[in-house]
Amino acid sequence: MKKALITGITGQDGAYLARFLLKKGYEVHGIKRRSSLINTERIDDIYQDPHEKNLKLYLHYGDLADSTNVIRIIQQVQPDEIYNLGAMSHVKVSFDEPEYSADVDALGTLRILEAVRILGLTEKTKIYQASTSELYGKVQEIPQNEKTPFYPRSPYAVAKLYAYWITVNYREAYNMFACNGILFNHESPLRGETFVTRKITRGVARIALGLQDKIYLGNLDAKRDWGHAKDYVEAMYMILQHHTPEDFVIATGKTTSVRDFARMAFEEVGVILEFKGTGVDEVGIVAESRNPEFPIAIGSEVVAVDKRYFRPTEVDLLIGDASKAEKLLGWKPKHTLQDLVKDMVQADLELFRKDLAIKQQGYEVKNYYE
Ligand code: NDP
Ligand code: GDR
Repeated sequence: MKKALITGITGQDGAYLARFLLKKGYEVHGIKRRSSLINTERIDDIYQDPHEKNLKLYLHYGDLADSTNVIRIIQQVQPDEIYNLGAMSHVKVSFDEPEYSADVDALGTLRILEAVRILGLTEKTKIYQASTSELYGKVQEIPQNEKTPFYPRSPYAVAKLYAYWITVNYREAYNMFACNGILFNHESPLRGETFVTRKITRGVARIALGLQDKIYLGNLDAKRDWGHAKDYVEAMYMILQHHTPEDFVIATGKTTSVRDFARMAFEEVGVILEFKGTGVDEVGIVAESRNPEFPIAIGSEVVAVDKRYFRPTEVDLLIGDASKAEKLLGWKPKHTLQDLVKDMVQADLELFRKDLAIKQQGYEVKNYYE
């Protein structure tokens, strides 16, 4: 039985990848951070109590900022494959926490590679590094492929640039099976709530159910190549099964603006949006409301711009060319953007219908602090 170690197992991709590998018959080990509140919500349904027999999923406390702990876990698990997904992954937040982002996203990767080397596992353990389309940053070429020059535009992307190159360097220096998956944006109902797609689909669901009036967004002109996380974790696995260690771009090849993503998400609840104004004065107004289940008043302003969500340096346009992955791995996305939007909006409607039911039943959350 193969053993996989996933850093970042409690995140969006970690949760999907863990499920995927368990289905493939792997023994899966995950590193979770200690936090004051339980942070395993995304993997609760696959969680196995350590007292159960025939355990297939093991969680270890750990942190990529702590090399002794990284070495100890890798020594204990002796994994066949490591998927290094753990990261401070929010681009905007990395401007507020640049040093921490560098420590975890850049040096964290070094700690994993070095642990494998120190422990003499270079021939046994394959390593997947979660690289990102943010490496391309300021547009140099359209679409972006494995040969496109990098121009990172945030502390996050600069840290990930180090992680990219240290992975290449360990592959070349020590003959390690270490690969970069240069993944373009991928989303799902499990996406963190502060990334733009999930912020929009949550907002749409709450507005449709009468729980919220408006969504405040930043740069509506930014364009991203958005895919479905389910398809992308399969690509991670395929990259490590390839006969040689190589780096791959994973993307859909289509790009969409934040404004159009918002349009599509509102259409899912029968609302046709019209955008008026420019820059920080732009607003999204309900032009038509076609679903009687969600009676949102025509003329209501449901999207507005707040400049606090603008970034000091922005990545304007990402569109990936995944033809290498298609040719060598046989990977192609199965979900369209339409599928993704539907999946996310429907999941958020389900989530917030529960809140609405609680509110309608007159239950109030007790305030324990007074
Ligand atoms: P998430 O933010 O959902 O998950 C990040 C994970 O990393 C969480 O499990 C988090 O733990 C963990 N983590 C954060 N800091 C540390 C630390 N110091 N030590 C150990 N673990 C830590 O990200 P995604 O699942 O979306 O992304 C997975 C990886 O892929 C990330 O490295 C991201 O940068 C990269 N990536 C993501 C893309 C995307 O579009 N989603 C595209 C390209 C790359 P906790 O739950 O406790 O916060
Ligand atoms: P990104 O994702 O920065 O591409 O990084 P995010 O969803 O945060 O932003 C995408 C684009 O939307 C614009 N935007 C907003 N973004 C957020 N978060 N909130 C807003 O209100 C908002 N309004 C507009 C942003 O300016 C940006 O242009 C994600 C992360 O998962 C990274 O870890 C990963 O490496 C890359 O995708 C690929």
